[in-house]
Amino acid sequence: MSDFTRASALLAQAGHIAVMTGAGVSAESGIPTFRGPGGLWRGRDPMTLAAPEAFAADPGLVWEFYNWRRALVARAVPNPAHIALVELARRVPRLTLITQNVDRLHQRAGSRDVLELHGNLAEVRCLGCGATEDRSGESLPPLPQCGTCGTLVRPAVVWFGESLPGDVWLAAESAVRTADLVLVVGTSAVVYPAAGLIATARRAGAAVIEVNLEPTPASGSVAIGLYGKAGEILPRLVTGASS
Ligand code: BJW
Ligand code: ZN
Repeated sequence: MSDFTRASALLAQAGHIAVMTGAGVSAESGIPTFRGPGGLWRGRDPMTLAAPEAFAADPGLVWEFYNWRRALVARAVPNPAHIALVELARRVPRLTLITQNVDRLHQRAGSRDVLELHGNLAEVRCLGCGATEDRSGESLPPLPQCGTCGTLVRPAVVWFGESLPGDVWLAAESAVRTADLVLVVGTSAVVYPAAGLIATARRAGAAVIEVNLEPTPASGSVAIGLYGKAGEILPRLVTGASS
């Protein structure tokens, strides 16, 4: 039996599937990944900008990077990988979608109750009063201010060295502990604590399937690795799971 057929069978039998996605799931929508080819912004490693120290040193530069990404995401549309996960949720008794992505393309495809581990680009958070505001659908000025108190705001994302939103993290951990199958899609599996969910799932007895262009540090510990584009593999996998 091929890996693909085994993966389809596991999907068809599962009562609770947890899916964890990374930047690779949005790559076919034209959103650059963080690592690997096309990851640089104006010759800079985006990881040097996704840090509180970078924002403290030069908020204008960091906002320029995030405003560029907000515009890119606003123009992008969900791809067949996002859509296949909506369809999968319809076909299985229970599905929890956990994403490291901040682009909200899963929600725009129709996924509900998405657990956003690293926040999102739609909202901003005030550095003064702490208020969070949804500023999607508008083009922000170079140094955007809080609608309530006028202080500088920051993107409502999780940067290196910052804690993940506690309630979201607890829900994600609980999902991978109780799922019988965990599908890991388009993540390099190097950023913690998100990457640690794969080991947590394994320890709890879930079968883990990885979908990626190439093997990752997690590949040695997964039950099945399917290597290719998520936008091609996921639709076939979801259709195969019910045939
Ligand atoms: C395709 C494809 C296609 C392409 N089809 N596939 C334990 C060990 C070591 C370090 C740490 C640790 N615990 C914590 C740390 C520190 C740090 C960390 O992990 N560092 C490592 C990098 C070394 N973690 C943190 O700081 C986290 N906070 C934390 O732990 O708080 C507690 C703490 C505080 C202080 C000290 C210690 C602990 C926070 C992490 C926040 C990550 N934030 C970012 C930016 C978000 C905002 C923004 O978007 O700007 O999140 S970084 C960036 O990486 C982003 C992503 O969500 C995240 C993961 O990237 P992802 O999604 O995996 O993308 P890529 O580009 O890496 O990979 C894409 C993959 O897709 C590739 O594999 C391709 O092959 C594949 N692909 N096209 C299928 N078509
Ligand atoms: Zn404020």
